[in-house]
Amino acid sequence: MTEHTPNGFTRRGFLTSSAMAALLPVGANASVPTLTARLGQIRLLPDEYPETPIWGFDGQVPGPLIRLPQGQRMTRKLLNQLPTPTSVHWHGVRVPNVMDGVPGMTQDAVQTGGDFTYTFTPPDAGTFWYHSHHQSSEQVARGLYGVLIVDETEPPDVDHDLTVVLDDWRLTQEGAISDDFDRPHDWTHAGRLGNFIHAVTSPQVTSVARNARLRLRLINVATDRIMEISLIGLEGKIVAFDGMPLLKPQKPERLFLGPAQRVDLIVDVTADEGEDALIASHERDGVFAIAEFSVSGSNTRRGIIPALPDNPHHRLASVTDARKVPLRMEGGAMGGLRDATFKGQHLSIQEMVQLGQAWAFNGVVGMPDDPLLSASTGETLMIEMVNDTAFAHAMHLHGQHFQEVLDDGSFGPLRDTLLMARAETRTIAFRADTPGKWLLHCHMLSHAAAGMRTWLHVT
Ligand SMILES: [Cu+2]
Repeated sequence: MTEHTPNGFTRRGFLTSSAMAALLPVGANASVPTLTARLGQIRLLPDEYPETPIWGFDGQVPGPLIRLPQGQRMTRKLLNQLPTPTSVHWHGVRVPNVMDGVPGMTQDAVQTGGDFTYTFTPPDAGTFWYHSHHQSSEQVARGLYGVLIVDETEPPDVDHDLTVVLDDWRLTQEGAISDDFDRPHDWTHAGRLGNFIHAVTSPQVTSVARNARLRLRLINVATDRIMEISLIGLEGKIVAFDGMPLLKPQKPERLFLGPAQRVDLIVDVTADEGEDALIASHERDGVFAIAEFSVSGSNTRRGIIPALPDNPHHRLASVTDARKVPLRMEGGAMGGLRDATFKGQHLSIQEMVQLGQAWAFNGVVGMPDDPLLSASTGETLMIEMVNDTAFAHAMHLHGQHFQEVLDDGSFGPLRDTLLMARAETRTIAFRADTPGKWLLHCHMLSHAAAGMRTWLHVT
């Protein structure tokens, strides 16, 4: 009689496949590090509250830090132990298209019990992050993200290299993540905003010397909230946006981070001994410390803050030959959009809201069959983005960074996500460098889920 194991293999089949696995060359599969998407519990709130059930990579939030030297290959085998499919997008990293982690476009979603091996060599050093790109408005809100740092060959001379991951949680009184991921009021307005802004600083440093030099890598992983950050007792310069060095470090004025944006700063501790140096977040009801360092001891003052070594990413020299493509952003509450096309059908805004959709690019809601543009590798493109809505948006291009074309004709810093205020028109430009299908979408993930998505085809 043939016995059946619970998963449906016959015992004979099971033994055969085990025997075959044993015959594989040693090391063929054994040494691939894994990243397991699974359920977990973390302590977010004070001890009198329960722990918070989360979805996290390796059961943690943030997921495990992935850190490697520039030029080294990154390989992680994603194992999905969640009750739903998932994927990983390597935000801001110039990866081959098949490694971009976009289900339905660059890969199939990884099913429960399934796996997918991501492998690529990041060309650029800097502060990046990884996150689920499947039902991301829910999965990122549940905790499926982590930090990816690519170290410069010659990193700047600092006393502490600190990563500050900023998130915005919507928690219930029991400390659980509120599971209201589909409230029309959220996705037609500023997105799903939380009630608990929380920063995780790592490594954990509680005390610093006066004049100590800190590198701060701020990452906004919130699905929808724009963070405003200020520094108290810390003075220095912004040295990179979205992982890419500034040729000339700049003074931080008001520091806003849209969802997915990163800022690297190098700062010196200017607070006196016995005082605290703070990273603070500006919220509606006040200014709150999200990271605190007590100052004890004193170092010798260092000199000027140098620029980071530059990355090999292409920078624009001119856009005179660039092809111009318009992108009109419409919809949302108070947006005046009356009708648009969704999955090939012309619908009224009321019909779209019933389908969970509210935002359009060039009159099309959701992912269009045809790309916003098709380009040849090497072609320079300009996208004029008109925000004809009553809300801010954080526009993210996959696959490479872009530069903003400023009013005086100069180019802004390399970025992968541009925060646009309501009613603004901003133009970005880039040379299409890598073949593939690349998304362009709002990184307010509720807005993306409700229609703000399009794509570029580079051949
Ligand atoms: Cu948006």
